[in-house]
Amino acid sequence: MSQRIVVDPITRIEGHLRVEADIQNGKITDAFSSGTMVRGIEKILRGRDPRDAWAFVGRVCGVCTTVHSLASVRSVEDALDITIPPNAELVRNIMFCTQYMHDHVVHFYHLHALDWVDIVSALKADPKKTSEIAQSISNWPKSSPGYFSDLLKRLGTYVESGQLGIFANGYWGHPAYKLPPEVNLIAVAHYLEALEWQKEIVKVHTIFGGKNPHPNYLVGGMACSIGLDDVSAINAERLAYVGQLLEDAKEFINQVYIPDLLAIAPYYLDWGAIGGGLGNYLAYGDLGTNGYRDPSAYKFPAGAILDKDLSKIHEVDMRSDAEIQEFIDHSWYEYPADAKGLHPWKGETDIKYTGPKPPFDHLDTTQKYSYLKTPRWKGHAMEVGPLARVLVGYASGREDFKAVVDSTLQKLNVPAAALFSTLGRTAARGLESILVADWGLEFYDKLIGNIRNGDTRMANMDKFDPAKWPAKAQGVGHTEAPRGALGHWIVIEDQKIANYQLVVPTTWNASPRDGEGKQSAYESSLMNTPIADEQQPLEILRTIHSFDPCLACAVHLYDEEGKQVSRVKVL
Ligand code: NFE
Ligand code: MG
Repeated sequence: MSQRIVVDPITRIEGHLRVEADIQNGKITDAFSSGTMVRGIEKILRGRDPRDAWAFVGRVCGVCTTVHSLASVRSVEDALDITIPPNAELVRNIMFCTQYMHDHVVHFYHLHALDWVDIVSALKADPKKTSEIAQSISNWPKSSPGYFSDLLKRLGTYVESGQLGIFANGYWGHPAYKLPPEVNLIAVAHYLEALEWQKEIVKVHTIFGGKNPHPNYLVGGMACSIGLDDVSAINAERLAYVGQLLEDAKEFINQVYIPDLLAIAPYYLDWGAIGGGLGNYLAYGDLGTNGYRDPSAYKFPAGAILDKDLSKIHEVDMRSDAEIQEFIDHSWYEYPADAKGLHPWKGETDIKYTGPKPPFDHLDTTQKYSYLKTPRWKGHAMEVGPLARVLVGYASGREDFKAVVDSTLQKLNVPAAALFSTLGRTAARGLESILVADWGLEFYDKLIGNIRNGDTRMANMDKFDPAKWPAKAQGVGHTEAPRGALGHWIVIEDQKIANYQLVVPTTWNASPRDGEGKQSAYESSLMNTPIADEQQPLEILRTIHSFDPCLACAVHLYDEEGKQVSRVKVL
């Protein structure tokens, strides 16, 4: 007989996610993903000035702090046919790269590592042996026996006090933890160092965008003027500081993050065959080297892969209502009576909760069970995110992607098929961080080159005056948010927002099944996963965290009644 377990809330994510899983003979036989919070951002936007939308939508999320503002200004620029100056493209790209490096490192250490790293086991580490391992995998200077023995003392005091604080609910000692104590200790050291580092890299956003999170954007360019000798502008000193921060970030990624990833992975190679899920991948692409409007010169190419077939990349048209649609067969929304799937330009956000009255044990998953809508591309459920991007880059034959992917497969001595997995997803995030660290510096050098050549333009304000706009316009803006393909669709009528829809990466991945019963990425990836202890479903956390969930982004108000019962305690 199968037993249903409920993990709610899933922690170490952004927002509120509930997973229900049926388990039989130690394996997951069915899985359901439910977003239990809802926001009304799309409704808030209606009737507002399109030039202000970026400031509202940025507040969708405090984790992917910039991406919604970016997609928003692009949607307006698309609708009004505004081309922005090269420097604004470069600043947006540098901010994009900064965001990735910050988000991916924080995800790896603070949101995902504890699924693989046993904090309590680290106490048994030998500092000298730890130092030897650390020095064998990286040139990172903080690696002496003394450094690790100090850390061990601090950690010991903490654990002995019995006050584990944020670490209190971990499944420490769970048999699925496989790392030797010394590798656990290295990971703990870098967990703490990454906390320090992450507050540095975001300064790039404060320099170009005035603040972080939620830096300022501008329809038509960026709101940061260049003035090399001007104390109140982006001057020579500020620019040099950005360069230093990007260099430091590259070093942290290459000397800390990646060596740790490669030191941990060999103990978990079985996860190269678990958690693959759909095998369909979607990327809109981004990071134009010839501007956003020329997708052929994107650093992250666009495309779709179906059924793990890397020999064919399918083109994606975000404007076509035959391609991208959102369904609500299992979502707590209402559509007009005759509508099934809606393209985002025609999208509706009318919330109607029909689930059980809390507290309850289980959702009725034969009915509606989530505040996420279900997006589909040509009817297909698609995975988005680092793995999708890396696979699209790899399958497009791009040398930079091939170099990082092939060398990693070789180092870990695993076949390419291992990419389609929980381990593949987690590795892909690291691999694209290597690329992005380089690209950030490339964009930086170009920006400095342009400024040296006398081009300091940062905005095109030709169409800032609404009197110059057509009576009706619609546009789409996209980016590759850290968690995957992100699109904003806007309809402008009489200078105001008539409709606005966001289709967000975590909506693709975490959505409920569609009207045909097809699962989305989270649900599909949990199928057949072995569960050693139903009371401590660490394995569910591993796969779900490998997607880096953000439910704040994925649903568009907290439900005042939506307080859920926690069935399984998780860290
Ligand atoms: Ni709130 Fe987001 C990202 C966006 S999530 S984190 O990355 O867009 O799906
Ligand atoms: Mg939406």
